[in-house]
Amino acid sequence: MKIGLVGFAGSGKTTVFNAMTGMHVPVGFGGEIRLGAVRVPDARIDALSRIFSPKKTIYAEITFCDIPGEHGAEKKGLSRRSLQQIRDQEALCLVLRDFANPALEGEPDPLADLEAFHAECVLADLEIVERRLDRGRKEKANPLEMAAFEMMKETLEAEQPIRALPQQQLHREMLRGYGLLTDRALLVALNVGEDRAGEPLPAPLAARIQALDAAALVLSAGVEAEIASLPPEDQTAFLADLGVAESALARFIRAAYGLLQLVSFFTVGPDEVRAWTIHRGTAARQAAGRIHSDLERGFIRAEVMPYEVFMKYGSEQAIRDAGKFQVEGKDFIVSDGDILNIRFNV
Ligand SMILES: Nc1nc2c(ncn2[C@@H]2O[C@H](COP(=O)(O)OP(=O)(O)O)[C@@H](O)[C@H]2O)c(=O)[nH]1
Ligand SMILES: [Mg+2]
Repeated sequence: MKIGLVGFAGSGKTTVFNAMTGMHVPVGFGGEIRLGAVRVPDARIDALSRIFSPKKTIYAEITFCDIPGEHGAEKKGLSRRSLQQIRDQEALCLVLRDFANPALEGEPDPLADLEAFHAECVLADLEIVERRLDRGRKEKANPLEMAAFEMMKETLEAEQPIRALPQQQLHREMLRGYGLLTDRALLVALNVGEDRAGEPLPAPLAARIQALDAAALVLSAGVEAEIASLPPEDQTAFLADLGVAESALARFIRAAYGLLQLVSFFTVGPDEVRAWTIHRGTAARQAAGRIHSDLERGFIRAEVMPYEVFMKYGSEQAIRDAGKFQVEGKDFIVSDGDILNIRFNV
């Protein structure tokens, strides 16, 4: 999964990026676009790995991309290059500044920044949509595609994000490659000062984020950066002192999974215990295709052991003996935590 960190200069993107990835990119304005991969911690994989002692244990991964904002003529805003980067991401995390930054004038105003970011994305999308409609009229383009673009135009003119539109009306396959911004899943991270790390999201901001069809979380990048530098055994106590139940990385990953409607399934064995990420509602045959295209093509059946069942009985044999072993066909919907073994023939 690729998540782009976006937001205005000085909002704390690079600090968040460092805290999440454990990297040490210099903070301050501007900078280069950076990528960092983070493994998705999963206690179930830890447990399965202890049981199977495999040669390799592979966790799911999230790639964070730190996308610097503009810091030129305009005080706020996203450069063309940043916009281009954003188009590559599956989800965007908008970092909003809610701490006093001595390098910036004025009090933080996260709600205003959210509106400014949203307005900028709406304008950028509107430009693309209108250009496509103009060209489409001249070329007599596919009417279904034109209808989808008309609908998007109306949505954007009403200052609504495209992601708020019902998926089935959009014909998403046709929209790929246009690089629209407001159709991307959006997670808003309110970056607060250290003294407010345990506070909930202010109600007006929460309401606005909900209206924009986005998800949200509160974090203090400063706190997270400090946590990342502590030995693991001290981290929990440090967080508890600040009234924070769980590190932002864990909350972030959960929020991103929820937002993108992602779930994990597992494969196990002496060679490898591994987590795979799929969209909720994926059928067994497509899930098999995540592992290898041969498994999708030659799919025969899926042997399924939900994680909880496996842990209760302790082994595949015990599950078989108890008559709980599941054998499923290609249309079986894979659930979070299913351990799969794909039978196939190519
Ligand atoms: N006090 C405080 N300062 C922060 C926090 N997050 C970022 N900063 C500071 O704000 C400045 C800008 O942060 P940076 O991560 O470079 O912002 P970017 O421009 O969005 O990448 C740096 O001096 C950071 O140390 C925070 O949570 N608390
Ligand atoms: Mg930066």
